[in-house]
Amino acid sequence: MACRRKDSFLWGKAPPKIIPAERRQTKTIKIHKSDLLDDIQKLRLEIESVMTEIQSTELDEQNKNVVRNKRFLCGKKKFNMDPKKGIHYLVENDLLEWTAETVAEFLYKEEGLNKTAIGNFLGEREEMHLKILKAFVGLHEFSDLNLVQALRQFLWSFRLPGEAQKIDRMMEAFATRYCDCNAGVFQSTDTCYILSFAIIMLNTSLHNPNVKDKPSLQRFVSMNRGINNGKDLPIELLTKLYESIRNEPFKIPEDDGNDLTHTFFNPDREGWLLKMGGRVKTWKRRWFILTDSCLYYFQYTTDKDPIGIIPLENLCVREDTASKQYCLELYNAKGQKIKACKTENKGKVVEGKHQSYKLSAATADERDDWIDAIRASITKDPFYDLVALRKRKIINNASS
Ligand code: 4IP
Repeated sequence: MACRRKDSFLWGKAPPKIIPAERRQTKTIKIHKSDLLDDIQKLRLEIESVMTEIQSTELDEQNKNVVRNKRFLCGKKKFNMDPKKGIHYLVENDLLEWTAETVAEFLYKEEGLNKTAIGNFLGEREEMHLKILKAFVGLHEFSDLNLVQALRQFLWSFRLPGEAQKIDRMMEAFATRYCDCNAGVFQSTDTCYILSFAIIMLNTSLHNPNVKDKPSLQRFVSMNRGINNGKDLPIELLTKLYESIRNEPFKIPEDDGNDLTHTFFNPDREGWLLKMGGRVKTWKRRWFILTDSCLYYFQYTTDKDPIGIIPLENLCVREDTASKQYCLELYNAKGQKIKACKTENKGKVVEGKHQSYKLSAATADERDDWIDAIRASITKDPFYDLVALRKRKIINNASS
């Protein structure tokens, strides 16, 4: 149309007149266009602001996650240094729910947790810890596993703490779970408990190079006589367990030696005792320290060097009622003189001259505690007391 108008103008014709109605219309269109452009501009600005908001929310979310992950890592580090504090921190920061199941799952599945810390946390005595221990053991599936296989799995999931009572609680929980998963294998949880310790000790004896006297299958079998509520366990079962341990030792997490005696429980005791002289039978008050299967005695608690050292290897201990009140005696079963050493006045180290050592405690309880601790050290069985208790229980139950 415009082209035709132009053509007519070029050919000398007058351009068509724009009538007022058309002018008004054009004006209205122009206003409308400008309004539309305004609206578009407004929308653009609005979109921009919404986009910025979305981006900043995403960024916030990302930041929140970064902070959360950092806190979680921090909680794990705290846990490894002090398990109770670590868990408290995680719970306080809403990173862990304070229920037995959730905490147990965290201990069981979370990577990067120190297994010694897990063991210490699980072994605590408080109500909630007992529940967590139960839930933790419940996460292990022991169905159709023999006792050695189950122990391998269990002992890999944390490191047994050093304290006897903690070990007791954990092994009790283990035995209960094993019996739940394998009904009918043992007559009672106590049987499972005792056999578990026997297996752990067998592992130490067979695989620790310091233990020269390696128990045979026959000895293992006879050690476990009558533990099934007064009856013997099937020989095939004991043979299978013995061979499994002999062929492959337990794998202990973060184990720095290979010595389970040290890894699990190192019985230590110290205190005042009266000691009778070797040749001159006078009683002397001495400070005794029991560690690493040796008894050391000192004149004062602060002395750095002991007066004497008595290695407990090949010795026996018993109560002695003849010499003095609350007395115990260390003796050699073959009647030989005890191999020990002592420092003489001039500082010279000489061989001890005792046929037996007689030591007197202040009370009957102290004497019994010393006997137990020395016996545990002599037998190299850190679980002696725990297991002795269960065995007595089984014998009592069987006879009643
Ligand atoms: C001493 O008696 C002390 O009892 C010594 O104990 C003892 O050595 C001596 O035995 C005994 O003769 P007197 O002090 O009355 O002389 P300690 O060393 O603790 O002072 P033991 O061997 O028990 O350390 P002999 O056998 O070493 O003489």
